[in-house]
Amino acid sequence: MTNMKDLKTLPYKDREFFLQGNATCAGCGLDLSLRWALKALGPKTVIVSPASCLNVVTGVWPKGAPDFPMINMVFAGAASAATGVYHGLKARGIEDYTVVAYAGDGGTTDIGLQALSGAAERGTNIIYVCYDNEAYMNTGVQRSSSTPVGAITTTTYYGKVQQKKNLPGIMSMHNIPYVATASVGDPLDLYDKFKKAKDIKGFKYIHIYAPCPPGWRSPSEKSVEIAKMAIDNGMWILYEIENGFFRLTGKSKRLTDPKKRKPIEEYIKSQGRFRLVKKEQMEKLEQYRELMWNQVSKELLFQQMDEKSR
Ligand SMILES: Cc1ncc(C[n+]2csc(CCOP(=O)(O)OP(=O)(O)O)c2C)c(N)n1
Ligand code: SF4
Ligand SMILES: [Mg+2]
Repeated sequence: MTNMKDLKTLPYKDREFFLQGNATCAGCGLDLSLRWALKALGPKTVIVSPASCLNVVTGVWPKGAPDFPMINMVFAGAASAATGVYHGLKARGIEDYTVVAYAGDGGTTDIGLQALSGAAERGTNIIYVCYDNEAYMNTGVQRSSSTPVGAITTTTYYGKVQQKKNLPGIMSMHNIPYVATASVGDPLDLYDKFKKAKDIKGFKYIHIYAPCPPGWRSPSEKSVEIAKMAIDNGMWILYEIENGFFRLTGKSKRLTDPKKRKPIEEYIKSQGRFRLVKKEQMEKLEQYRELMWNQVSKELLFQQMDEKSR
C-alpha cells in the first residue's frame, strides 16, 4: 500500500482531471470522490458512467468538465459497457489504460446489479466504483436499496422502512481480488485504495460514502464533517479485502470496541432527511451498525483462525 500521509506529496496534486466550475452542487460527495480517485489513477483512465448525477453533470454544456475520456451509458449498463471498453482497448493492443465504471448507488445496488455481478464473476480487469449518496439524486431523491432506515426521500415520505443493502458484503462473496469501502471523509485512505486497485489484475470493487447536500438536506459546507462523523460513530466502516484478506483501515481500525464509537444522535441531527426519525428508527439504525460490525468481527475471527491453522 502506498500509505499516502500528506497532501503535499501527492502525485498530480497540481493537476485536476475533474475540472472546477462543473455542474455538481456545492459540497457534492461525488465530485470530491472522483477528484481524488482520478489523482490516484492518473491520466490513462477511461470512465464509464451510467445514468446518474455524474452522467448529467459531465454532459451539461458548457459546464461539462471531465478532462478524461468518458462514456455515458444506460442506467443498467455500467459494468457491461466497461467490460466492452476494456476488451476493445485490449484488442487494439492498448493495455496501459485503467477502465473504471463510476456509478451511483441506484445504478449499482438496484438496476445495475446483474451486469455488475456478471462482470465480477467473469473477472474482467476493471475497477467498479459505487459512489453512494444513498438515493436516486439526479431524478429528485427517490429511495434506493442503499438508502438507510429512517431517511426521507420523495418515495419514502415518513422515512424508509427497510435497512440499507450491504453491497460491499455481496461483492466480497464474488471472491474477487479486491473489495474496499472508502469515504470522502478520509481522502488519503480513498486515494491509497484506488492506487492499490489500479495495480491489481482482475475485477476490483470500491464503495464510497458520498454525501449529497440537497438530497440529505444538509449544509453544503458540512459534507466532509458528516462523512467524518459517520466514520467516527461506526455507521460507515473503512476496510479492504485483498485476495480474501480482510483489513480495517483508517480510523475504523480503532473502533472494534463498541464503546469507542461515538453516539449516532449528532449524525442523525446533522441531516434533514432524518428529521422524522423516532426512537424506533433510531434503534433500527443502531441495529444496522451492530450488524455491520458483527460481520467485521466474524471476518477478523476467521482470519485469526486461518493464520493459526497455517
Ligand atoms: C431504465 C431507466 N430507468 C430510469 C431512468 C431514470 N434515471 C436516470 S438516473 C436515475 C437515478 C440514478 O440514481 P443513482 O444511481 O443513485 O445516481 P445519483 O443520481 O444518485 O447520482 C434514474 C431513476 C433511466 N435513465 N433509465
Ligand atoms: S444532487 Fe447530490 S450527488 Fe447530485 S450533484 Fe448535487 S450534491 Fe452531487
Ligand atoms: Mg445515488
